[in-house]
Amino acid sequence: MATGHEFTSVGQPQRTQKLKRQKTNMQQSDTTGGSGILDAVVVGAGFAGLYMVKRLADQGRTVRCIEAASDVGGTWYWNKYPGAQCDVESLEYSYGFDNALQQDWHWTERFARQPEILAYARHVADRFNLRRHIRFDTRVESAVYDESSRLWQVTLAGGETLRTRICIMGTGNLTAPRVPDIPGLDRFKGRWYHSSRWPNEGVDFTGMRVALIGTGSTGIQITPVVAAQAAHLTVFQRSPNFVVPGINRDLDPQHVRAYKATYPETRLVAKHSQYGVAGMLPPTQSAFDVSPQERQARYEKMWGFGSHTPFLTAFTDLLLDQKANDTAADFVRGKVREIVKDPKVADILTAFDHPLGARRLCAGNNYYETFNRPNVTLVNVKPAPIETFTEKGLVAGGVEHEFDIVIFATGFDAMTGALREIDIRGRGNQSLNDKWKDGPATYLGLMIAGFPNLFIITGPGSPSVKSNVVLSIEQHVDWISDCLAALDQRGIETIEADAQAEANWVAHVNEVAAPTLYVKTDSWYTGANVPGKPKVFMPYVGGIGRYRKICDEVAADNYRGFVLRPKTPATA
Ligand code: NA7
Repeated sequence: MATGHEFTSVGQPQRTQKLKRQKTNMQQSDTTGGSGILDAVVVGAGFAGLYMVKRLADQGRTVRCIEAASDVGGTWYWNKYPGAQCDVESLEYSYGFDNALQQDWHWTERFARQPEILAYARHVADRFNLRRHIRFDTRVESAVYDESSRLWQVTLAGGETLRTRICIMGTGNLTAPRVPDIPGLDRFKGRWYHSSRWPNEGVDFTGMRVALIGTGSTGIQITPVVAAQAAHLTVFQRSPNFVVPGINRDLDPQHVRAYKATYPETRLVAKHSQYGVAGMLPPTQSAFDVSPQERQARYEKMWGFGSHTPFLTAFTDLLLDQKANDTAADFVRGKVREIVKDPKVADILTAFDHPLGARRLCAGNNYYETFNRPNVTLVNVKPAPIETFTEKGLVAGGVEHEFDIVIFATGFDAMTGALREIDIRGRGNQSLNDKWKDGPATYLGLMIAGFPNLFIITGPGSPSVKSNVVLSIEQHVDWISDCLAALDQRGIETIEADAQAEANWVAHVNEVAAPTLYVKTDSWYTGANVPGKPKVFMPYVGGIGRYRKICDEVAADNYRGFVLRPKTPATA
C-alpha cells in the first residue's frame, strides 16, 4: 500500500509525531489461550474498524485491529486539509449504537469540521477502551487463507504474521489517494501535497503562490480557505462540478435538546430511508408535476436549506430523467451566473459535462464567490491539459505557471483501492485482484465467493458511499457480529458467499442502477477516474432501507446464499 511519503514532497510528519495517548497502543499479552490463533483481525481503525472491534470484544472474542495511521479516525485522520468538513449533518453523521454516547457527545456545528469528527472518533476509542486492541503505524501487506487450518494468515509490514479465524476489512472507500501521472513532478522545487496526506502541523500559505489541481468535493472545500490566506491561488479545473451552498452554522442548544429527546426514533427513520438521512422527507413529485414557477421555488428553498441531500431529493426523477435533471442543472447555472461577476469565469464554472448529482453533488462554503477575489484565477485545463511540471511550476496549454506550493485534490482509487493494495488470497490461492480484474463482485457487498470468513464493511455492492456511511457501517457491523454469534451457536466454522448468489447480487446491483443517470456518467463511482480500472458502477443504489431488509431476510433464512461449513474433527 502506498505510504503517505509518496503523497507529499516534504516528508511525513504524521509518522514521527505520535500522540502520547497512543502509548497505550496494543501492548497486548497473548490472549489467545496460548494457541496464537486470534478470533478476528480487523483491518482499519476508522469508523468501521472501531465499532467492529467494540462488537467483537463485547462478544468476548480475541481481536486485533491493524491500522496504518498513528491514530484512529480513518478518513477523518488522513483528510486534514484546510476546509475539510462533512456534508451530512453532524447529528446524523455519528454512531447511534449507544444512546448514552449520542446523548453525551456535543456537536458544535450543523456540519462538523474534520478536527471535531476526529476528536469524536478518539472519544469513542477511549470511552469504550478500544485502543488496547489496535496496533497503529502498521500496514497489512497480505491476507492469505490456509485451507487446511481454515485460518487467515495476515502478514504485516515488518514481516509478522497473525493467524486468525475471521478477517474483516474496514479499509474504507476513499483511502487510496491518487496523484495523476503528470511528468516532471520530481523537478518541481516548491512543495506539493495531496489533500489526504496533509501534514499534522498544517501548511502556512501566507504570501505563497498556490496551485490547486482538482475541483471535486475536496478542491471545492480547499478553495475559499486557501484563497483567504495565499498571495495568489490558481485553480486548475478539468471538469466543473455542481456546487450547492453548505450553509453551516453553530448548533442551537434548544434544537439539539429537542433532537436528542427523540434520537432513537430519528435513527430508526434514517435506517429505513433512501440515503440513511432522517432529516428529509422522500420526494413524491416529478419535476414536471409542478409548474416552472413552483419548481424554481422548490430549488430555491433547497438551495437555501443547504447541502446536497435535500437538493437531490427535491423531486423523484432528478437522478432518473435527463430532462428533469436539466431543470436542476439550469437552476444552478443561473445561480453561478448571478454570483460570479466575470462572465468568462462563470462560463468555465458552468461548462458541466455530466448530470447534476450523477457525480457527487458538492456542498461548498462561498466556493463560487471566491472566484470574485482579485487573488484567485481559474484555469480551464479541459481543452489544454497540464502537460508537465517544471522547476518553477507547471505547464498547461503551452503556458508556464509559477508556484511555491501545489495541492493535489485529485481524489482516490475509490471503493476497491485499499483492498487492491493488500495481497488478498482466498481458497486455491486465488488472488482477489485477479478475481476482480473486470470489476468487483460481492454478495451483498459483505462477502466474496472463494474467500471464506473474510468480511468487508461497506464493500462494493452495498450502499456505502451512496448513503450516510456511518449508518451503513453500523448496519454491516451489526450484521457481521450477529452472523458470527449465530454461526458459533450452530457449530459452523466457515461462511462463504455462494458463487451463484454472488452473481445474482451483482446482477441486482446493476439492475437497480441501470435506470439511473449514475451509470451514464464517468465518475469515481464507476472507477473511471483511475486509468486502467474496469468501469463498473460499484455502490448499491436501491436505498438503504431496502438493502437492510434484504440483509435481514438473508440472515433469517439461515444465511441464504452463503455456504456454511461445520467444524471438522481436525478443526473443532
Ligand atoms: P474527486 O471527486 O475524484 O475529484 C478529483 C478532481 O481532480 C476532479 O476534479 C478531477 O477532474 C481532478 N483531476 C484528476 N486528475 C487531474 C488532472 N490530471 N488534471 C486536472 N484535474 C485532475 O476527489 P475528491 O477528493 O474531491 O472527492 C472524493 C470524495 O471524497 C468526494 O466525492 C466525497 O465523497 C469525499 P475530472 O473530474 O476527472 O475531470
